[in-house]
Amino acid sequence: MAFGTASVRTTCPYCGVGCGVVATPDGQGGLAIAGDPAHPANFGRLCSKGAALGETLGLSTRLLHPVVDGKQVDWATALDAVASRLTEVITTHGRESVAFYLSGQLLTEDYYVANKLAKGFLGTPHVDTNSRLCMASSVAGHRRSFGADVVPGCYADLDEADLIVLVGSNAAWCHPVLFQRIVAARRARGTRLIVVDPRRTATAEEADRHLAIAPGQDTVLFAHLLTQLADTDALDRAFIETHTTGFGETLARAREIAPSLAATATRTGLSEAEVSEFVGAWRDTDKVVTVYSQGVNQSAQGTDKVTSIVACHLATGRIGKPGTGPLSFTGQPNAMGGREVGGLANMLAAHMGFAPAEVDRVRRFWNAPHIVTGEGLKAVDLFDAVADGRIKALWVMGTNPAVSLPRADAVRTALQTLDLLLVSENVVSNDTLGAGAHVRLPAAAWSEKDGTVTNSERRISRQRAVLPRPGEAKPDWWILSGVAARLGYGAAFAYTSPAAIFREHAALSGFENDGARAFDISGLADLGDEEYDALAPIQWPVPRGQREGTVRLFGAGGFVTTDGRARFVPAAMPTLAAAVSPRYPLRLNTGRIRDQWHTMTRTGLSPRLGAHRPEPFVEVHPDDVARFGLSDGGFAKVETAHGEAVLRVVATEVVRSGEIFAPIHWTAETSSHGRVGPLVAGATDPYSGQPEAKATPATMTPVTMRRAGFALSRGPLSLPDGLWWSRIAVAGGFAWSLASDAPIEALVPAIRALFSDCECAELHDPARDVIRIAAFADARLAGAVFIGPAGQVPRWETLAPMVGEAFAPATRLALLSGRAPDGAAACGPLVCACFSVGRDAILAAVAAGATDTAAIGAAVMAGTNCGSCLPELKRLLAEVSRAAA
Ligand SMILES: Nc1nc2c(c(=O)[nH]1)N[C@H]1C(S)=C(S)[C@@H](COP(=O)(O)OP(=O)(O)OC[C@H]3O[C@@H](n4cnc5c(=O)[nH]c(N)nc54)[C@H](O)[C@@H]3O)O[C@H]1N2
Ligand SMILES: Nc1nc2c(c(=O)[nH]1)N[C@H]1C(S)=C(S)[C@@H](COP(=O)(O)OP(=O)(O)OC[C@H]3O[C@@H](n4cnc5c(=O)[nH]c(N)nc54)[C@H](O)[C@@H]3O)O[C@H]1N2
Ligand code: SF4
Ligand SMILES: [Mo]
Repeated sequence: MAFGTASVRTTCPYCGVGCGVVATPDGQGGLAIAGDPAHPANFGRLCSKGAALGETLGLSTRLLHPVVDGKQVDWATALDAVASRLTEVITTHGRESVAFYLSGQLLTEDYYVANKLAKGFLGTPHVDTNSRLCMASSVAGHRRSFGADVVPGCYADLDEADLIVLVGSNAAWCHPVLFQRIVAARRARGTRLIVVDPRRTATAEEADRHLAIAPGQDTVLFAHLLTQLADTDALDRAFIETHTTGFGETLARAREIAPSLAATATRTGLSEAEVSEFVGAWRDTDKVVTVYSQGVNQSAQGTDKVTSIVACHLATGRIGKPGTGPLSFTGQPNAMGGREVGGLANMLAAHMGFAPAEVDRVRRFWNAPHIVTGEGLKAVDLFDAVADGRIKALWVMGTNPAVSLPRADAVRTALQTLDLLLVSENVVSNDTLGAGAHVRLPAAAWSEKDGTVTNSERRISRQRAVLPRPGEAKPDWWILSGVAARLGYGAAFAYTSPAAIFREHAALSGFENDGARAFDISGLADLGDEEYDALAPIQWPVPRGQREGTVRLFGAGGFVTTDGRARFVPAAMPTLAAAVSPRYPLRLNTGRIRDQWHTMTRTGLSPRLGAHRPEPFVEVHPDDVARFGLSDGGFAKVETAHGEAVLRVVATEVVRSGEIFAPIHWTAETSSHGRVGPLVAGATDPYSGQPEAKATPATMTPVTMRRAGFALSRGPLSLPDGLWWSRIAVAGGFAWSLASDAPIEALVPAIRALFSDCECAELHDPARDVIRIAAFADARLAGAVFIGPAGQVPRWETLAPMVGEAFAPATRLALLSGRAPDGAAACGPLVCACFSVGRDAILAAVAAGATDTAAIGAAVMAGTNCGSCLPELKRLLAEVSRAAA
């Protein structure tokens, strides 16, 4: 394939909104990025992460060659090694000792091939994916309610609704383009917005009402809503009678879960007035969309939460009609595609499970010698099986489980015990590779890979290659097919292109499908290569003979159960998996920040994205700051029964007292003590197996750090033990935030050694506990380390832009003052990532008379592109006016 400089239309590799991107090569390995005005997910908009894609393409962190046992090898050697070692493990320990752990960031074609190889040819059912941590409860809820994993509605419903309820979704930060669509609808037609979230997120701040629900109690709120719909004659009795079963039992159970308004208020932690107002708004609005995300899915009662929400839509017939319906926001770009191919351990393929007829059908279609006949282990159980030795060989593809699984330290340790750890990766090092991967397989990354993804509204879009693959990186499907061929299955894996795989996948979806399976894209099974290349975004189902997609389902019934009726499912009384105790009196909630993606392997390379929240932190209510003896801006050791982290304390009323929140993004690569995965208990939902990640009992103790500082460097640094550190990207390199309690003298030799091959200017004052080093290579500033008493160290933002600049010897010492040579001040913490506008510049604009976000935008551009920072601009305006008052 030839690569030119022409623009290519592709899809963003981050969240499940699935925005269309126009990528234009700059001829030097880079890309100019713009939103695709024609893509129906975003109509040209991008959020801060999508807009910064061009900053994440650097090759310095890429895995470029296959590596076996620490040695770089060619592909033939690597694939031979994988095949022979897998064979050895199977011969010694049986087929079920092999497992695959896949990812919603793989393309559908990659996922299809991995699933086929494992479940049809290697004969192991143990294939699960990080979607287990992400979407499994929505999948289970959809399957229980509708008979299949179908999202009934679409994004256009957000434009047409009169009321939107976001449950456990911080869409302003996690699905920003859809959130901006909601904001636009509010402006255009006054759509009401209610946000149900224990935290007052940026999303909640934009809402008409924020219901700060007690963790895990969503089922109670929606059970109460169901009883009120019934008691005030707001049901659609015809829909219930014609298209559903189980309403009576479900309503009876709802009355037990929410016996009265008072009981509902007590259990949810809301006031009776809040509950009544919510019920009234929901009941009296025909066009209502209820959106849910990880506050719903990632809980030990996640499936019940989903079915309780769905029940209210079924009971009112508010489903599959414009402006109505339950709408699960998917996390990853291809979480939905992975579910379609059967990437979850409890699915076989193409929405088929393990009924004997389904197993036989898939066996015949694949001509599979070792088809599996039952479910495999789900993620949390799968890693337990690694720990106790049942799984001997694991192939990890496109995910970083040593960070993202609950009890992540135990997972990391378990990985080290494997006979065979295969990792297909884009990056040369991450926490999972660091757990001792025997074979490292360099995979093509976004901008190089080619295939399809499915977004939250069932829309299949093409990701297209726009840059050549660097080094020896190969598509995941190619790697898998190469291994399959060496195992003797060449005929079944003779793929030469993603188009060929897609056609097979589409054909399987229609194979002996008499309408019993909603997932049917057999209308696309005969696409020619060029048609596949040109495929416009399309919503499944696309049955044979059809070339148009399907916008909505179930508006007139037609559910995917044997009798075509949806099921009301009685929920269990919600109780949190683990109780708080005197030892662990707090609830640890975990989630995302605006500008980082998961374990930061890509967003961590963008200076713009790093600046918004540069350090791992914990949000603590001011009452708890006092109760636990902490200080705002200081450090806390956060501890659970499973692990600990040391995080910067942010005192804020965003969280309720008794609850704390920490972001998931920091790893051993980007921090010394910032991994929060190890703290999470991960009790699983009984239906979906999805682990709870939002409510682990925890405690905190203050950590005194009398020394603070920073390091800057063009390349990686290995900082000495005894320092707390966290790392972000800055233009031309990295910046580390540093803290320590011990006097720095003991660290001075190790700090000097960081730049042993440079010429250094140094200021060292043991009496004041100060060391400042500026290191030069070829007369350019290569890096710096400043450490001193906390509160007395200059800000790294001043020095960072000078890394890579030339300095004559006479000017070098002046750098150690930490001031820019021209006296320019740093612009403060970044707020607007699109235009790199800092807090200080915004406050200056406000001081100069800007009184709303539009005026700020006019003055300094902040907030005028993607809109992700608008909630923060509003908060700054409110802070200033509070301070003035
Ligand atoms: N910036 C950014 N965006 C992303 C990602 C990212 O890494 N960074 N990742 C993507 C992925 S894979 C996913 S899955 C999505 C996740 O998107 P979201 O689900 O929106 O994000 P989270 O921050 O995980 O959690 C959402 C909210 O659930 C709330 N919550 C916790 N417990 C409860 C509860 O019991 N009830 C209710 N109602 N709410 C609760 C939390 O306080 C939190 O604000 O984001 C996607 N988008
Ligand atoms: N405590 C807590 N834990 C959580 C969550 C939470 O809210 N709280 N959220 C959970 C959720 S919803 C999710 S989705 C997970 C995400 O967690 P992970 O999936 O572990 O995180 P990522 O950083 O996205 O990891 C993706 C890896 O795949 C690599 N990669 C990207 N594209 C490709 C490709 O095409 N091929 C290959 N071979 N590799 C590729 C990247 O370099 C990166 O190392 O975290 C889960 N864990
Ligand atoms: S909302 Fe942002 S991260 Fe999500 S797909 Fe669109 S541009 Fe990418
Ligand atoms: Mo996710």
